[in-house]
Amino acid sequence: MSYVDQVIEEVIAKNPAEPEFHQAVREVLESLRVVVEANEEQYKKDALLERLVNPERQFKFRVPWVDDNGQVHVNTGYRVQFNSAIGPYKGGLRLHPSVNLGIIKFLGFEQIFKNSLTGLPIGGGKGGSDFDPKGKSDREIMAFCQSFMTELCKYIGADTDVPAGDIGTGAREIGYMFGQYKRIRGLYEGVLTGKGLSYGGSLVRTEATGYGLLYLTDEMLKCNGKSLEGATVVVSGAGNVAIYATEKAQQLGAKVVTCSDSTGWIYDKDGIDVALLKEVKEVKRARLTEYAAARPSAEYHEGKGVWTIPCDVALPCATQNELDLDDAKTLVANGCFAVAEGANMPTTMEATEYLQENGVLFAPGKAANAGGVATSALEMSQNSERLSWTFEEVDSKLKNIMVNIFHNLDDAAKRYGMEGNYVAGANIAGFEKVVDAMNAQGIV
Ligand code: NDP
Ligand code: 2IT
Repeated sequence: MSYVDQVIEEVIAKNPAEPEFHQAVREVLESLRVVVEANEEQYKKDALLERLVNPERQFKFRVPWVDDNGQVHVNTGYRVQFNSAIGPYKGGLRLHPSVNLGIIKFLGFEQIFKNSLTGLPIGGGKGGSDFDPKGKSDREIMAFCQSFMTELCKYIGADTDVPAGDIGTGAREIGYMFGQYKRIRGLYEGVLTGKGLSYGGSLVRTEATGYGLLYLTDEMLKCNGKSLEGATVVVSGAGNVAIYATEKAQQLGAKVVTCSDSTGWIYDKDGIDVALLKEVKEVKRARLTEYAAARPSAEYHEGKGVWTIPCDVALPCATQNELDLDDAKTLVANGCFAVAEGANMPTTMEATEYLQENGVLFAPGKAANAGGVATSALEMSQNSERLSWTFEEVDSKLKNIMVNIFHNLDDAAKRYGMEGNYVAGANIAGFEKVVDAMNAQGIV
């Protein structure tokens, strides 16, 4: 049996009931096969892949908090410190009822390669909780965040592990967590990113994942003789990534006609009104029915359906495995020519293969959504030098980073005779730097 197959089998055997983690490992290792085969003996002797797929450390802890009626609730908190070969652990905190160890491990594993691709000195980590922020009062959110940080603060720090936002964790949650960290540890330091601008946050961090997604997509299209100008784009999600992806796509001349949340989706034939979407989602924290109620050109549908709308470009920006093989077939049948992942692992492996086999340009999340964590690393730099850069400075750095990422993965795919396979290119380019750093640091 090949070394890659052996490690995939071990991961499944040693981590049962973690299907998303198996999927992420399989997707990465399958496309690294050619690289691993070229170095099989040495990698095997060094147990390189085993060290890569086993987190350096993982924490699981109790998070008790009191609701507005005096009822105590207990959630589970996680932080997985996956790989610190190239820098302090870096990665977001997901607050969603579906969170479990396997989901945090899939996200942490992906984060290693994503962070490597940014070219910045950040290792891979991820955390979160099965806490559901929906329908909670501000006081309940604060109670949860304070209790979560009371435990998490023992394991993180500006030079060791720097969490940030993800699903369910935005500026409000980061603020409450930062306040509690500072209170307990007595340190005013860049321990979290995505902070508010009045206490150490960076301009552009809010927009960075969505903007970065479009900078990379724009470059990928240009290099393949296509353009966003006049393109019809479908977006899923209506959160941080989806909103700023929509905003930048429109600035680049595309028409975005959909968005979605966990209960339904919008088709807006005149193009999504971003100001209205921000009002509904960022200010009122309301459902998309409110968007439809305020916008005559918009239709609201229950359930899932954005991929049925004919488009040139599809941007999944909600959650894992939201675009399956049937959706991929519909996209191809409707003439879609590019898919770029704003979310982490939103496309199933079968769907990804189908899109690639049918000539659709496919940018994987670990490259396409790396603008968020890259700008987080720029926030860390600003915190370290105790300065703040202008919007234009950060935005132009972000754009350079995304354009460079695209060319790095394009080059890596070409080097291994897989031109146009950006999934393989991203995994190879991300892997090479991490392996180089791991080898230099010995068996640790
Ligand atoms: P938000 O919480 O801001 O928004 C998430 C959006 O996706 C919401 O519209 C939400 O709907 C929807 N959604 C979440 N879970 C599900 C689900 N199970 N089924 C259907 N819809 C769902 O999160 P972000 O925008 O920050 O994150 C979106 C994706 O992007 C995630 O995969 C995240 O890991 C990834 N990402 C985020 C980065 C960041 O900087 N924020 C950086 C890189 C990647 P509802 O409100 O109804 O739950
Ligand atoms: O998945 C991701 O890259 C994020 N949620 C952002 C992580 C970060 O540290 O900014």
